[in-house]
Amino acid sequence: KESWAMMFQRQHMDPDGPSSNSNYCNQMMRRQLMTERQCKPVNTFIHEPLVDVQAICLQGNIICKNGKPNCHKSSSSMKITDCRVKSSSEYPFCDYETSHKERHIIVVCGGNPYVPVHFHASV
Ligand code: DGP
Ligand code: DGP
Repeated sequence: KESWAMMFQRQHMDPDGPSSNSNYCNQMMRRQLMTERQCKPVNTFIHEPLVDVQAICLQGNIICKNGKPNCHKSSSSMKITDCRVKSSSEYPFCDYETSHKERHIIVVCGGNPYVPVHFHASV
């Protein structure tokens, strides 16, 4: 079974990306299995080494939007790609807008080892 940590890597890690094309989200959302049962509406990919993303769990501890204490904000800004489904998109033909950004990211960490399990936001 896929662990939360594995699921985070599948949904959010693309350290060698992005391939510079406007179809990035359409290709990646499909390849990483986020268009199987519905078009996942919003998803962020992170273009930084896995170790640097795992290290966020040791950085700035903050309260999550749901009141839980295990959110962490990256101390540096990171290269990310924001994927959002277009309003004209119709499942199973998931059509996304691709925007490349540099932002601080907030992840939820959990487990032992304490690693990212959920993408919370970028700021
Ligand atoms: P807005 O930008 O206002 O449409 O809000 C989008 C929300 O989605 C914001 O709370 C951040 C969140 N978000 C961004 N990327 C991801 C992601 O990969 N997973 C989840 N669960 N939420 C995300
Ligand atoms: P994402 O939020 O995009 O990283 O991906 C998602 C899934 O993981 C989503 O179904 C929520 C779930 N998930 C795993 N761990 C947590 C957690 O600690 N809090 C929340 N809200 N969702 C989690």
